[in-house]
Amino acid sequence: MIKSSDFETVVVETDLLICGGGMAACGTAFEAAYWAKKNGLKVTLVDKAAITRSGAVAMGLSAINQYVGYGAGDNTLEDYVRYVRQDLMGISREDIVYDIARHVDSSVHLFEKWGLPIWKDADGKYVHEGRWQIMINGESYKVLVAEAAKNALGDENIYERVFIVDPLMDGDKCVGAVGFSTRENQFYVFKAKAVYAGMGGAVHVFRPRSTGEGLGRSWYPPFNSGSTAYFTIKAGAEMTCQEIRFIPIRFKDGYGPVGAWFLLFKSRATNAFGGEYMVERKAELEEYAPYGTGKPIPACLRNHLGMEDMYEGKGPIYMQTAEAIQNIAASYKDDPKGFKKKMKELENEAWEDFLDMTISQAILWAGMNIQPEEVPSEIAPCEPYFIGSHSGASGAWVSGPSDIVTDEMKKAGYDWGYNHMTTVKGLFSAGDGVGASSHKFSSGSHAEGRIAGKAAIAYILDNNDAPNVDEAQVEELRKTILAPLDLFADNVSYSSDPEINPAYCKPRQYMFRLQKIMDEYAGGVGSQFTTSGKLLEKGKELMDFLFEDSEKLGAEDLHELTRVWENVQRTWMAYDHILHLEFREETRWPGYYYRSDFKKLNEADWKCFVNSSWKRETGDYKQWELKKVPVINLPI
Ligand code: SFD
Ligand code: AMP
Repeated sequence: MIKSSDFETVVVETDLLICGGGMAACGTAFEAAYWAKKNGLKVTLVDKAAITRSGAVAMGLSAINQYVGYGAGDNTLEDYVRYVRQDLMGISREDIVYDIARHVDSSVHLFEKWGLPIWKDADGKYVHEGRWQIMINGESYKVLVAEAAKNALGDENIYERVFIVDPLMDGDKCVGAVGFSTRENQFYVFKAKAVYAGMGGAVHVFRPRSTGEGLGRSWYPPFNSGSTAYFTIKAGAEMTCQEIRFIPIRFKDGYGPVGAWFLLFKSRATNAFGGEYMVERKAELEEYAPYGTGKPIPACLRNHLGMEDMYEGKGPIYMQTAEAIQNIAASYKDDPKGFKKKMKELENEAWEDFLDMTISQAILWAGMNIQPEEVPSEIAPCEPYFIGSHSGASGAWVSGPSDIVTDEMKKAGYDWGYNHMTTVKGLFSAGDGVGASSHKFSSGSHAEGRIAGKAAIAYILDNNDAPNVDEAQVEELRKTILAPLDLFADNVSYSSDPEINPAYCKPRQYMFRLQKIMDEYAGGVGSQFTTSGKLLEKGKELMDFLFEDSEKLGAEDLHELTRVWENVQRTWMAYDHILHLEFREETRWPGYYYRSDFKKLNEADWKCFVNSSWKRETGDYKQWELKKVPVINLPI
């Protein structure tokens, strides 16, 4: 049995500390290393996993979802801003979206230079899945991107399998982070002049569809547990759009992506009676004008129409894969040899779409004897995820690009100097960690990480003082973070089953409780994504008990210690989500969630961001400030 006294403390001093090793963090590392080298600064990266296979892209991807084609004149930056504005029902930080859009293509070109195979047509042009999406052979995508970050930083500056828990603070300044090794009995103290928090989004805050034998299966990576949100919240940073969870439609149970089917294969989704909800229910979208009547139809509204069919008893919903494949192959009908070849090619592409990024879906198809060219497949909305990079928008409120931010935006609090710095001095973020700037995906997250990395080095050059770290704070954090090990070791012998004990609660049981509360009171799958003021009030009451019990979490080993802190981090994300759901008295994103007591979109009162800040000085998880912040469009 391990006890806290078995741990050595390892202190690492650096200039820029990068927490996380995902797509955005690899961008940060790549860019920051360049500027750091010029200025004699040190950059250190720490990841809970091994960066070649960590985060959302661990399994690979089959498409790059943000490519603007700006240089080639395919699209303008303004086009992209309008697209994101439309998809998020009017709520987006257009300064940030514009900034990412103008840099994203260069990240994609770097990926290609590093060896990523991007599909090309006969004229040598990228093959598009949709207007903004390009096709890749991406099973080793993360390996390539991580290698570039590693080469830039040097292996000696990378710490893998170290789980970051809390920020280190010097008053209102972030001066480092603490965590522990997931393999050895080591408590880590990183002291830094600036810190980048890029530890992904939050999965398994809500009860997943996959329970029992399928437990752990989710669309987004289950090992991203809200570490970024927790870190920024605990540092006292202002958060935005924490109500905008993402509910992706996915192939049911295996969570395979649908984008390639809808956009590349031009597939239709129908109900069980063959009706096409996107056509039959089109008129219902008028209620959500101007977004419902604009183009493209926002992801939440596409969900909404399918859900309406389900709730009317017309489910299951099917992706008509066979029809789509037959339609494409039909153009070769007069040439039997060509037809056969095309069918084979399409069949391969269909399987590869999953094998590149969601292998479990391919296994499920094989296990259920599904031939996509012969039968349709069921699709369904997933449980809610918190991710700022796809079509959700939760995350930190960060300073925008000074050359894009308008005077009006500046007045409203969009810019305080260093691009992508949170409202906490010296604390930067990107990717899933930054809110209100959706549709950056893998490529945009990398580009955004580069933006943050460059600004973080500029911040260090302007504030080049050694971090002032209070050792009492470090000692207190060490005590708190390792406490679950002692609680378990000291009490395990009092009961005959180590899983059941009056003195502690295991992280697995605790997680089920969190997920039950969120599912039933905050609009999870089991509640048909519906909640209300009163349900949220009750949910908060139950969260009080959960917070109380979080201090009684016990851990048998390092693995469970990781699970303990993952679940504490999820709890903070959950609480902030509840506060945001409660504050916004309207239903702006039907298909993501419904307020049954405020069923309508209310442009007059709620076309605004909702921002929250935890009152760090109180130390009390219940003390927050919530406010409205104006949405200001770029003049385009
Ligand atoms: O089809 C700690 N994404 C897609 N993007 C695309 O461009 N194309 C696609 O095809 C995409 N699709 C897709 C995608 C994701 C997933 C899971 C699937 C399919 C199945 C989205 C992108 O992947 C996503 O936008 C970016 O990866 C976001 O980047 P970032 O850096 O914000 O998050 P990350 O890559 O998950 O990295 C997180 C890192 O943090 C580490 N970490 N480290 C230390 N301490 C802790 N406590 C930590 N907690 C986490 C992680 O290990 C990781 O390194 S499709 O569906 O749209
Ligand atoms: P997905 O596989 O659902 O993650 O989608 C991949 C990309 O395609 C993302 O950019 C989505 O926004 C986009 N997308 C997926 N389905 C549709 C659709 N029916 N209409 C328009 N865009 C879509």
